[in-house]
Amino acid sequence: MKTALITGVNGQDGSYLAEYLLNLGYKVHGIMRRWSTPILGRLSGIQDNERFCVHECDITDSGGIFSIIKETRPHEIYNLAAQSFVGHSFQNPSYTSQVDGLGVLNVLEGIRLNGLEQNTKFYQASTSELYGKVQESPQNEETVFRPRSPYAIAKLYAYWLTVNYRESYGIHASNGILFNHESPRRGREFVSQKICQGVVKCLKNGKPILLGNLDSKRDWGHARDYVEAMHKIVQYKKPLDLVIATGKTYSVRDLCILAFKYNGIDIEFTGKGMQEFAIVKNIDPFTNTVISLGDTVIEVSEKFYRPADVEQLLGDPTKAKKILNWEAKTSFEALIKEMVEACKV
Ligand code: NAP
Ligand code: G4F
Repeated sequence: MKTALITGVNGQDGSYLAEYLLNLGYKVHGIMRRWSTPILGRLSGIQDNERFCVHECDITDSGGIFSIIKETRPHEIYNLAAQSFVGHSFQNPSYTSQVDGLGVLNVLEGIRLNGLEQNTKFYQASTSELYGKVQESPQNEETVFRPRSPYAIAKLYAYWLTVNYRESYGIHASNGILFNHESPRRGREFVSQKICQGVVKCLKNGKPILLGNLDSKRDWGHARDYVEAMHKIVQYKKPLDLVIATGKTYSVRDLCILAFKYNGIDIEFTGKGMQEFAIVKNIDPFTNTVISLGDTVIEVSEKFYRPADVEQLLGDPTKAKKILNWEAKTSFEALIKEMVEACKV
């Protein structure tokens, strides 16, 4: 039986990956940091599975990480733990650097110091945020990195650390350069979930959703598809750094229009910059809502702008298709529909 260790197992990706590996017959060890109250939310479907085991440890605790790797001797480690919210990294840059940068070092050192260089394959959750102020479009494995947040800079350190441990110690250590991926399990502060949950609330209370940069464009996929890519990367005959994306890009504005549409409301944007807003143009007669035609349902607020933003991301998944036969299965429309439906429950 293959054994996998997942850091950040209770996160969006960690929970999907744990389910995926359990279905493949793996024994799965997951690392979570301690909470004062038990919160297994995203893991509720697998918490009683006898092949699933949770270990409590913070990724910044090198001794704790070393001991868990020693005890579990996993065939594969998926390092997904991170302070993953870019906006928060501007307010807590030092903390973000510790977790997203040095945390990765702890895991790689845990493999090396336990003498598992030839036994344990390593996956690092790298990110399209590395491209930041993009130098070309679409972005592929050769595109130059130009990070634009403390989060992305910590992830840049982690990216090169992964390459370095591969080159220095012969570890099968790979970077998945994953573009944005969402799901009903997405954290509520990320823009996709904020909009999907915000629309449902707005229909009930009539209050507009406050957002930041509506022009921002992302290559949005579904987390369920992307954890399959993580597994394929680790199974590949040699370690590598690979872009995982859909190859399509949409703006935050596009996302708003779709999320309202799947709730039976057509909206229209008007105005520019901080004065831009969206009003209701049409309401499906079967929609249960307090809002009326002409109501304002989206406003722009400075509070949600970042000191520096990544304006547009568009990934080129050609290599992933060619060497792993991986491609995104879920369209942007299907993703937002699924998220909207989950918010209605
Ligand atoms: P997520 O939902 O925020 O999950 C992050 C996980 O890391 C959570 O389980 C979190 O636990 C854990 N964590 C945070 N700080 C920790 C610490 N100090 N010690 C131990 N665990 C800690 O993020 P995600 O969307 O699943 O993303 C997974 C990984 O992929 C992250 O590394 C992220 O940066 C990266 N990534 C994500 C995307 C994307 O679009 N989703 C794209 C590219 C790369 P708590 O619940 O205790 O906070
Ligand atoms: O949903 P977001 O917060 O995701 P962001 O910054 O792209 O980061 C996510 O994807 C990365 C991969 O590229 C991951 F590495 C990272 O861990 C995370 O999962 O914001 C998307 C865009 C940004 O440009 C932001 O400025 O939406 C813009 N935006 C506009 N209004 C907003 C808002 N973002 C948030 N969170 N909240 C708003 O009100």
